[in-house]
Amino acid sequence: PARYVHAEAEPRWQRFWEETGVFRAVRHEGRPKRYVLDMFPYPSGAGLHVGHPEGYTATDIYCRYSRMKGFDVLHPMGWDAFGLPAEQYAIQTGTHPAETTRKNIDTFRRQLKMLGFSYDWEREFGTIDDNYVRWTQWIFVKLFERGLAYQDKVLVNWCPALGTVLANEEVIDGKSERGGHPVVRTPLRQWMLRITAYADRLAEDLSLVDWPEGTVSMQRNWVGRSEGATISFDVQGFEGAKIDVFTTRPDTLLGCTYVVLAPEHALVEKITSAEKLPAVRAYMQAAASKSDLDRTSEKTKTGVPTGAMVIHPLTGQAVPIWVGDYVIGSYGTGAVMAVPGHDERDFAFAKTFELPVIEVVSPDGKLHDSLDAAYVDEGILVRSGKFDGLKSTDGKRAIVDELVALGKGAPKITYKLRDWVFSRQRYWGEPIPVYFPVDMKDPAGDPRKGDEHVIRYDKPIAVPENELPLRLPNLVDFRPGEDPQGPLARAVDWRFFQKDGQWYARETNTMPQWAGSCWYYLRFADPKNDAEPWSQKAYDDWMPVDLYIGGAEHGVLHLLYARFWHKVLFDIGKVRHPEPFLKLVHQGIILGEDGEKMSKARGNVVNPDDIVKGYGADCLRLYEMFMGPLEAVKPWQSAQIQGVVRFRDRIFSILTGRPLVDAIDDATKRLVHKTIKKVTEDIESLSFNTAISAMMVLLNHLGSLKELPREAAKGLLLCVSPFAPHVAEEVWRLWGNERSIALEAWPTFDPTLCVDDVIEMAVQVNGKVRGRVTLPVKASEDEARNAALTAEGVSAFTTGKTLKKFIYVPGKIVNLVVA
Ligand code: ANZ
Repeated sequence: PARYVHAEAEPRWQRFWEETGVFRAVRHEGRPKRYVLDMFPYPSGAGLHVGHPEGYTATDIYCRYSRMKGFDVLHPMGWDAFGLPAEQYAIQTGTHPAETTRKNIDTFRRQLKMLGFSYDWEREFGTIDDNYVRWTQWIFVKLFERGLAYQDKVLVNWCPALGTVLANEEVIDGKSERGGHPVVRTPLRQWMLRITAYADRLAEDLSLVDWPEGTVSMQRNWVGRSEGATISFDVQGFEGAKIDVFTTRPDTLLGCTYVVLAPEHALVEKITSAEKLPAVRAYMQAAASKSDLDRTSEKTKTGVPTGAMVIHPLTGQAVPIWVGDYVIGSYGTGAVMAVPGHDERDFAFAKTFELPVIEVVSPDGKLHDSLDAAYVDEGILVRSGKFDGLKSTDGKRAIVDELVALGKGAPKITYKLRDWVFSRQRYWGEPIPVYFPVDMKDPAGDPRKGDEHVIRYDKPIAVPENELPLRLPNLVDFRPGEDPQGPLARAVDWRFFQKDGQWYARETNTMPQWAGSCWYYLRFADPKNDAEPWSQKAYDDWMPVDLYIGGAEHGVLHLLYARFWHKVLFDIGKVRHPEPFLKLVHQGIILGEDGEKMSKARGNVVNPDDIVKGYGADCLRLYEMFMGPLEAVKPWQSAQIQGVVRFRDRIFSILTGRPLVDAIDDATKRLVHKTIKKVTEDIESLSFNTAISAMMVLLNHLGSLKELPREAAKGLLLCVSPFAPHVAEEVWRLWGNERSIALEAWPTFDPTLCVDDVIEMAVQVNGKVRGRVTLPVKASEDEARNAALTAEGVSAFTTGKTLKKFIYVPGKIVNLVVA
């Protein structure tokens, strides 16, 4: 009999698919579509790791199955190709990032092709391609024109010794992680994207998508919508000075015994008494080196009194003002009304500094003399004058109404979400397509020669659409420079240009790596379009994305940023759906054999190349799908690969080694239909491991037969084909077929053949037979009761009566006792 040699057969089928173009995405009139998207990889120098094929195999099975079900399928692949590692490698070796990136892309492409994924490779592109950068910049210009891209001074971590801006994670205790050089927080001009303008929709529209619950709530928390009020407190003795606080609990206003300003609050220096000023200044300085996270997570709350007082807007009493770093400058108004009776932080603070604690919300409306801890839940207002007796919800409304009438407050919604710092002082990213006029001190001067000039950053001009893309200059030295404006500031011939006698300077900041992944899913619908980012027809053909699979690590930022851009594009009429990704699934991480995260340092990395070489692509695909549920975290277990190798080899030997016959016995027929049903439903729900188990059971059964019923063999092979497409094609060809098995229709099943063995039983009501039910032999008591109660003829004897007892002996007795 023929032998199956994966090393020979797999590349042969891959060539066949490519040459015949079976996986090209084409829309057909009247057919349903499915757009199935993988999170495209960053082509790192390490090549593919076994985590990639997990999600990619899952989508591939789903796509191959969907095509056989009659869907037009878009299943594209590309490269998220800007990014820091290529730039760092360039700094070390002097190799241009474009060169290393292109090489890495070639490796990734080869590896993905070797796994037999059914991508439409004609749609491939990288985010670094001129024709992609052009439209990424075009979208930036749209943001700019709508006021959604603006410049602001932002505190950044500037390391003078390294001559670079560092990310928060790169700074440890005020020193650079690399080299231990001092880092200062300094304001730097940055491009910002006004994502906060979309905060509400970004939270709200999560109700439109079918995403993992955890991801939805992470996104909600990230947006962090809080409903409450701002309340104004006049500062005693300072005409016109007032402190606005944001609170979610206006119902507790009568329990406010002091007010706390964040150390960076603009009023601190102004209102602090001369006597307290030295201590306050020292405190402000200490707070400046702490991160917001440290400040909010510290157990003991610290603070200093300012010596100043505010007037309580309802009682007119004087209340002290403190400075405390548990109040964050950038949230709300940077000031809080402290209610120690009902807020844990305020309670801790009040205990430390012996400030009064007043109960104003009581769980039962009764008064309690002292509180052992803050009572943070809602309740009934007490000690609140005319508001006494109101429930918290009503109290909130009543107190805010009162404040509004007094001109001392207003309802307010606040978000945790901050605008997106969108510029990087780096080389390897999309240039931000903006330039600025340059004022020359000497009109005949030349800024490229260093003649004195001022760049008018206050007058940004977008690069005209017909001049896009704005390409990166070809640098030799990629290091971030002493100039915080980034390495592009050194490319003076690129940076400065003259038009009509006026000098201009290009923006030297580049976009962050996130930019490219914000809209790649749209470009896949129309990747070759030279006239626009995508055509409306292409959009209507394929969008929205029906299934998106990728790592949970992208659950917040990438998905939030992409949704933000999508909503902007929605507002300018370029897309028609409020949300881009209908269904989202995160594949679980694959750990090393040792149960630890795979990493070079641990030496536990499994290389897909080795697995494919040793066992074949089909086996890598089958193994990764058989390891466990797609979304579970699972350790790699080499010993278990043998199991799927045997399965693959037996598919070949059993299905090609025995005569095919038309006759089929009842047991085989039932098993085939049950298997098709199970595999169909499991693919729809992405439960690939259980689908494989079901196919193994059917294969074992066929292995016990001398002759194979054609219907059974064909049903199994069609089911196998999305999972192990190479061996499936091989068997299909040996059966005498010319066309790819991928073009066959998905097998159907007869539901009546799929029910478990059933038995017909009489239903007795109070001992008399009143009807009959057909039940699976193993039906549970619940199933039996439901079936009995709804059986024809039975209800006449049970309606209006109560079921006193139900007697069920599987396969024997169904007896209802009613009265
Ligand atoms: C008085 C109060 C009484 C509060 C009470 C809570 C309970 P979220 O839900 O996170 O929006 N707050 C306001 N601005 C703050 C800032 N810049 N830094 C630290 N805390 C701040 O929380 C809103 C609540 O957090 C506000 O409501 C305020 O404390 C505090 F029984 O005001 B609350």
